[in-house]
This record gives sequence, C-alpha cells and structure tokens, in this order.
Amino acid sequence: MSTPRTAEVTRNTNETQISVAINLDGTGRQILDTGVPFLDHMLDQIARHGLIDLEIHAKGDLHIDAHHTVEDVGITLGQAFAKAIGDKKGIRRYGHAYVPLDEALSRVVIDFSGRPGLEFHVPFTRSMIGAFDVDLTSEFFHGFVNHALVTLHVDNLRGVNAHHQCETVFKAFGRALRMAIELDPRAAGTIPSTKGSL
Ligand SMILES: [Mn+2]
Repeated sequence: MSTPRTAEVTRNTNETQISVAINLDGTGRQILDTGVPFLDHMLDQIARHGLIDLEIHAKGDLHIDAHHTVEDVGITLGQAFAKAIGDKKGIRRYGHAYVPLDEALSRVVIDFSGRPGLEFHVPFTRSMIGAFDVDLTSEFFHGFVNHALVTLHVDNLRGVNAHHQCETVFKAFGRALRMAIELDPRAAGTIPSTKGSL
C-alpha cells in the first residue's frame, strides 16, 4: 500500500468540539472519550470489528442531552472517512455483514457510492439503554452517511434486549466497513464503477 489511508478532522461548533483521527488500515486500536459512555462502547465495536484505528475526543453540551454530541460524532467520523478513503481506487466498495449477539441479529450493507442514503430499520424494544436514548442511534448514522457519502442499509432482524440490538448494529457496521474499504488485489488501482469515479 502506497499512501497511508489516514485522516484527522476537527469540528468545532457552539454545541460540540470534536476531533477524530482514523487509520483505515489499522488493527482496531482505539482511544474513545466522547463523554457518552454507551457511544464509546459502540464506537469500540467499529474499531475492533472494522480493524480501524480510531481516536475520538468530544466535548459536547451534555448538560442539555447527548443529542448534539452523538450526531456530531457521526458527522465528524463521516468526514474523516471521506478524507481517508481518498479516490477509492482499488477498494471493494460494497460491504455487508450479519452479526448475532445471543437472541439479537442485525444486518448492515454499505456502498461507498459517493451519495448519501440511509435506510434504518431498527425496532428497538426499549426507548432507553441505561442513560442512552435509542433515538440517537439513527442520528449517529444520519450524520455519518451525509458526510462519508455512503449508502447504508441497517436492519435489526430480531432482538429482545435493546443493548444487544444496538450492539449487533454497530458490530455489523464495523464488519461491513472492513469489507467495503478493503483493497481488492485483483482490482488494484481501478475505480470500482463503470462511471470511472465514485
Ligand atoms: Mn455491550
């Protein structure tokens, strides 16, 4: 591999201050400090199962709630992906994964299409996972797809425990990312699109 697929992005607003550093060809090392422990737990799944090195620091307006922080971490992570993946030469482009966790099962399918799109179908059985509002899960993914410019289909196929439902989504997301961003040796140096660009 010639150029390292890494990126650093800092995003500051009146609501949040966020920095993201990623290495798409990492080993799953992570330093996560978003101030939202459940979000850190989910981001850890992306790093570990995506084999992506991830360092994320966030200071958000948590005295209001976690909404801005979770959404803006999704946005900033999406920006970092767009930057690190570059011209997408030689990548597999599509990725998919099914991941179970006990009774829960989720499927995530991703396309580094250059177009933002999210289909999010996760019938959470509870509205809160501890202190974490489950509505924020789709906010995270909306932020990510709009800035990573990917098409993402997220389906929780079954599940009773909401923590399990959410965790299978993030694990499958990490696995699907890993497949999509992986360099395909048979397609080295080519852009995986008949248009010639993505
Ligand atoms: Mn867990």
